[in-house]
Amino acid sequence: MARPKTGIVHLGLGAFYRAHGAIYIEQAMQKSGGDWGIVGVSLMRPDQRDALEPQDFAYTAVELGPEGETPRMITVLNGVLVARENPEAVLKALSDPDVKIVSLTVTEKGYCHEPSTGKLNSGHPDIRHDLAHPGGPVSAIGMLVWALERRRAAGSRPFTVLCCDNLPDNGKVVRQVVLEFAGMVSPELARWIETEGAFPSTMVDRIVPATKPEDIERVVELTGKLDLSPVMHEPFRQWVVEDHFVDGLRPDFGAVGVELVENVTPYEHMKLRCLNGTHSSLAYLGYLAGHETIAATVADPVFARFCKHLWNAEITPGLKAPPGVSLGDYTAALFTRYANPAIRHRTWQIAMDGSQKLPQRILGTIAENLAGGRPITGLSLAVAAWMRYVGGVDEKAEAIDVRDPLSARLKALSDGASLPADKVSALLSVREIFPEALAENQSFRTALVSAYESLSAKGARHTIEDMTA
Ligand code: CS2
Repeated sequence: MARPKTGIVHLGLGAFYRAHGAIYIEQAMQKSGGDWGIVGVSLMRPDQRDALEPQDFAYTAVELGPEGETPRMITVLNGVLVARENPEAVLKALSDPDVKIVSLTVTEKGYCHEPSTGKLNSGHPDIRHDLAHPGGPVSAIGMLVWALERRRAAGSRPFTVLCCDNLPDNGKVVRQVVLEFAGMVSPELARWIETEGAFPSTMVDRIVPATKPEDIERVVELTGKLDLSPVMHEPFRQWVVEDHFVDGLRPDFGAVGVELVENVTPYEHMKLRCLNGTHSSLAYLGYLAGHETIAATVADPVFARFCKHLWNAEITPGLKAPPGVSLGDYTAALFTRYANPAIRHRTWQIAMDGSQKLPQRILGTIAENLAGGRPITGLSLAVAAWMRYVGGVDEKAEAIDVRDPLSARLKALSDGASLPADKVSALLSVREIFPEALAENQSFRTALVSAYESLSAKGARHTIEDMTA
C-alpha cells in the first residue's frame, strides 16, 4: 500500500506517541488526506528502529477497554532514525522543506531547562556539546536549532515545533530554550525563529504503559501475527492544541476530535495536577506500600480514599476549570481510568524522573494552597514519599532502582542526614526542584517532616489510613 509522504518528524519515538499522536494523525489523513506521514527519531537507543524496520514500520495498537482488547494496525510511520548513530540523517530529515511539523515527546528532562525557572540550562553537557557540534547534535534542542539554521540558510520556511510532553506551557518552554540556544548561534537566527516559527502549546492525555514482553505474546494470540513492538493503551484519549502553526499547515485535527483552542493553559493545569499529580502521588506511596501497578494501588480502598481526598480537598478547590468542563466529572472519570485492571501501569515506571515532574505536578498546587489558606497534608505526604523513595530503600528494606537524572545527588543528600527532619531539609535544598520561597515555608516543612516520620515509623499504607480516617 502506498504510504503518504512524510510531513512530520517526531523526536523521541516511544510507546506514548505511537499510541496517541500517531493514531490521531493517521485518522486525520484517512478522513481528510494530506501528506502527514511520520518519520520517528529515537535519540539514543536503536531498539524501536530494530523492532519496527523488519515489519516495514507498521505496528499494532491494542485498546484495552472494558469490553476487551481491540487491536488495530497503524501504518503512519515511514521510518525510524537513530540520532546517536547518524545525526546527519536526522538533520537532513528535519531540513526537508516537505516537513512542516516537528513534534516531540522527549520527557521532561529532554528540554535541558531548569524546571523551576523554565530557562535553558546552558551548562548542561549536551547543550555545550551541541553548541560546538552543528553537524552532530545529541539533544533534541540542538537538533531543532541546527535544523532550523539549515532551513533558514536554504531559504525554506521553519517547521512548527509541537511539544507533546507533560509540561505546563510546553510550547513556551521549548520556544524559550530554542530561542536561547539560537541566540548563542546567531542573533539573526533567533530573530527569524521568533518571528517566523510557531510553538503551539498542547495538552496530551492517554495512559500508555511501557510495552512488556507478555504484551508481544498477547498480540500474537489476538492477531495471529508476531509484532515485535506493539503498544497497549486505554480507550480514553485527549489532545488539546493551540491552533498556531507555521503558514497554518497541519493535519485536519478538528476532524478526529483534537480540540483546537486559543489557550491551552487551563487544560494543562487540570491534566497535570489532577492526573499526573495523583499519578505521581500514588506511584511513590503505592510503590512503598508494595503495590506494583496503579490499578492495584487504587483497588486498595485506603489508597482509593486518599486519591479522592487529594482531588476534592487539595487539588480541585484552587483549579480553574476549562470552559464547559466539570472538575467533578473529570476526576470521577479519571478514577475509572486508574481502576482499569487491563492497564498494568507500573508504579515504578511513573516514579521515574521525579525531580523533573514534582514541580508542575504537585509543588505548584502546594504553593497555591499555602497562599490561599487551603490544606496541603495529602500532597506533602506524596512529596515525603518521594523523599523516602529517592533514599533508595523500600519498606521491606530492599533497594529501590531509582531512575532520575539527579538520583546520585538525591541519594547522597538523603544518606548524609539521619533524622527525618534533616533528610527533609537536605532534600528541600535542591533548588532545581524546590523554589526558595516554598523550601523555606514553615508549614510545608512541618507537614513534610511529620509525613516523613510517619512513613518511617508506620509505612505508607498506615499513614494514609490514619490521615483519611
Ligand atoms: C505518567 C504519565 O509516567 C508518568 O509519569 O504520569 O505518563 C501519564 O500516564 C500520562 O501523562 C497520561 O496522559
